[in-house]
Amino acid sequence: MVVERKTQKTEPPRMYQVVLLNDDYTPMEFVVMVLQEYFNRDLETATQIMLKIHHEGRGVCGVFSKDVAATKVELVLAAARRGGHPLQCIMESA
Ligand code: TYC
Repeated sequence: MVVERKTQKTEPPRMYQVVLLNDDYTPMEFVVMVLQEYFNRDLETATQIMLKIHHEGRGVCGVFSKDVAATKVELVLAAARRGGHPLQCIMESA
């Protein structure tokens, strides 16, 4: 009997980018705080990302596995709601 052995291929996990969207009402300081608090950015990098979103409409905060990205989105939206800000945060396949 011939036993065929298939090579087991483990695909790398699909990654998701968490994206913040611009709006006219969320304070710049709040967005910078979100980037520092939930995406571990230093003040300078957080400010650069915030300004990019402000000027271009959207910006990538980080790239994560599916579960981590979904959790980050929930945490950011909860913080925005608590602060009374309309900030929107989404995840998309990277
Ligand atoms: N456009 C906002 C303002 O002028 C600042 C802002 C930046 C809001 C990034 C959301 O994801 C955002 N206050």
